[in-house]
Amino acid sequence: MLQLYYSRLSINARRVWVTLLEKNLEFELILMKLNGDQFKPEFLKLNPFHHIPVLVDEDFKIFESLAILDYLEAKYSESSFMPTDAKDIAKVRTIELVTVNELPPASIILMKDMLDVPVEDKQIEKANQTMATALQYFEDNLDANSSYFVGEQLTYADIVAGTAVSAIPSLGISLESYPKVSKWLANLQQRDSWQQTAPSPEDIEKSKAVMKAILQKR
Ligand SMILES: N[C@@H](CCC(=O)N[C@@H](CS)C(=O)NCC(=O)O)C(=O)O
Repeated sequence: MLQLYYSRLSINARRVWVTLLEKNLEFELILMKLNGDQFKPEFLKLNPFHHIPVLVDEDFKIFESLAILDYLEAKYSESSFMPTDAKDIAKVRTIELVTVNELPPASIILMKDMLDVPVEDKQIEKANQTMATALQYFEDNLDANSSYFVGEQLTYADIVAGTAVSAIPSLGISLESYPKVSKWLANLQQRDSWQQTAPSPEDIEKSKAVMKAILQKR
């Protein structure tokens, strides 16, 4: 059976978890405590860079969440989340890459500030600007009359950006100025896969100390 190494608060793991659920696959969840489990020798054999998510399929191990999504898409193509039209593929890929390249560095700065890890005002300003640019980019790519980025078809753009944007309000950024993003997120949050994978307020509270320790080292 497929095994997913994850933690409740990991956005990188959540996009894989949502995909496994959306594809109706059987899998086992292996919970990692990120205050040390990721440095254990047995885990470093799965990912020498000590990050989750990792997906194990029998004797095949994959890390890097977007590579895992590619694997799941190619192997379990009956329910597909990648469109076939050239422009739609480019749109999905761009949104995925904007999410994984632009949002994490800005989120780290804002999270540091929230958890009282010292950070310069200039960095906070830049992080807020990056978030605003990304949210406006998502807003401009959504259609007020469609549920998702590519019409009514759920794609990896929704799964990848949606799991990341869900966490943005907890960084103190309101989505109010982005009505299409707010409506799109509300649509996603109605899906079972979203509800099953959403971290509870207790999960968020419990993870703060671990998160602070990780951020102090960055
Ligand atoms: N580019 C990687 C990023 C993975 C990543 O940063 N994972 C974090 C959790 S969200 C992690 O494992 N942090 C613990 C560590 O690096 O020691 C991916 O998309 O899978």
